[in-house]
Amino acid sequence: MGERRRFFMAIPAVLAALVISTSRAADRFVSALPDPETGGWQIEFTAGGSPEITLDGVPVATRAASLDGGRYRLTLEGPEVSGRRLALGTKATITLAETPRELAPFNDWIVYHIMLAYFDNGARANDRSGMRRWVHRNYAGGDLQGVLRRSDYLADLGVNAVWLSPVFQSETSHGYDVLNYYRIGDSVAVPGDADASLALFRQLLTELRERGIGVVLDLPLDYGAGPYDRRAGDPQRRKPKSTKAKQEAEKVWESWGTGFRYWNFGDEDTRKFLRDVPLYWLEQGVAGFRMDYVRGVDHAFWAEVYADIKAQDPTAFVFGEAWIDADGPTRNMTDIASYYEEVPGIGYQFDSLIEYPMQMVMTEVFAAGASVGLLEEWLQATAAAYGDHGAPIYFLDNHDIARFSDMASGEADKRVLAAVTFMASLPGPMSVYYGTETALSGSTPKKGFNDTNRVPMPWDGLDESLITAISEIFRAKRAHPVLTHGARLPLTADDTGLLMARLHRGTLALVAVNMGSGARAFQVPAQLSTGRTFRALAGAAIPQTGGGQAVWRLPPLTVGIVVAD
Ligand SMILES: [Ca+2]
Repeated sequence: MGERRRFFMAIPAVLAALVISTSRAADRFVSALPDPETGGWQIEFTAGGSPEITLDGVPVATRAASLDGGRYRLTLEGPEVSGRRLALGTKATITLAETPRELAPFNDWIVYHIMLAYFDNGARANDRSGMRRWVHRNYAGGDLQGVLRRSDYLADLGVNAVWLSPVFQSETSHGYDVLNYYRIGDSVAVPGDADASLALFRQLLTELRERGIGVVLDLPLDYGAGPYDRRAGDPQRRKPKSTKAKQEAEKVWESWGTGFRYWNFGDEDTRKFLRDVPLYWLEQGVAGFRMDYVRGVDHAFWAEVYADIKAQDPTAFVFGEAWIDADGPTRNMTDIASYYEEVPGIGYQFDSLIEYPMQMVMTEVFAAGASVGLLEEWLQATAAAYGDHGAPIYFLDNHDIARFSDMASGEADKRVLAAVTFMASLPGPMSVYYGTETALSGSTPKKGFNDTNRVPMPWDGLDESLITAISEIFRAKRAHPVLTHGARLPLTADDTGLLMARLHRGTLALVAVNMGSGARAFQVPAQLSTGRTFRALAGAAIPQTGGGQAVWRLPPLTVGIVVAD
């Protein structure tokens, strides 16, 4: 769920676009190239003043020569070349060396996000079972049986995890009003039979695990349903306490008439009651958790939950949703950064946070045609804001915002493929909302909270060629550490195009974006192309060498990825 302010929907799209363009930072890296002669780096950057340049937090001796137009050239050599994170003050950061796997163990995860009610109706008998409150007008009867019979589809797609919308007993079609954290809901399993429902859930875990796919549970811990089952839903008899709605978002949810119960985080027994929940589901075999609406709950609580989960299963993936839906990328970035911080005496709060700032920017660029250069600026800005522990889970759309295809200004198929390819080239895990792989549309194209995206999966009308192309991208991301853990070097970024390099233990990947209206030729620096033979991971074209210079031609509205060992 998100912080829903309905008045935001009246703000025209142009104003929201303005929010992005006016926040562009003057301080950013233009390019970073290895220097074969010295074994060091040749860096170019722009700066409004004279920012402190640091490598892994240590100021570097600057030999920055001023070029024209606020541009500077910096040479790094000697001991400085072994650093990883190069920063311009607090505004921009790039990574010059690969990210150790222990710092980012989930970077190769591709999480398929299923909103159960709309994915696939595998059993008619449970339709609307237990739904006494709000039911979405597109409700399609989807359930765990439906996911189970699509196991092979998910395996063929190439994802390694599915994120299921809340599976617990509830009274709505969205499932976020949890009646009992320990019971699978009637409408998604076997009505009236808790044991059979749990058995079905465990069968799904097994069938997916056999296909290399883990299950991530969507877990709302900050609130339950008003009529929460305090007897069966409190097995340790901790007697959780609740409060009235305090946060602005919670007050908005109240207006929907669903009836939520906001847990009292000032009460130790209540905290323990909530901390027990993910541990129970880990025992059942889930692979991780997507924590719903983490804002407004104290950071120490999330750090406690995280420590519990990691103590029980260090391989579990824990990511959170921190979203201010009425705001643009800047405020969201600042807010999200607070959830990447370590809580003194306890530890980290999450492995990853759902990356709304880049989602907003990628939608502006790939769907709506904003300057491609924004991608580079925001990658540098978010890397600076999130610090070394930052590992954003990138995504294009979800159950609370308009579908990417509906935001696209024509040629949605091409724009979806371009955006997914770019997202897959970034060093971080990614999440793909069900249907995005077939350019599913049907939502109202507007910014902020929007539940019209919840449309049935069109099983009889899939875009097979797009799905095949996207599954190839998924497989490429998971197969190549250079994409998930490599350094990220900016090379070119302007209004219509972008070129960047990824580097990992001698393997080089190049990523090019052409969102212009015609074909575009990117010049690949000789330092990167000389002596290398490229093969395409995405897009058919590879850089062609002639006269010492490599040129890479890309058709319009495409993103290419090539790799060379
Ligand atoms: Ca059903």
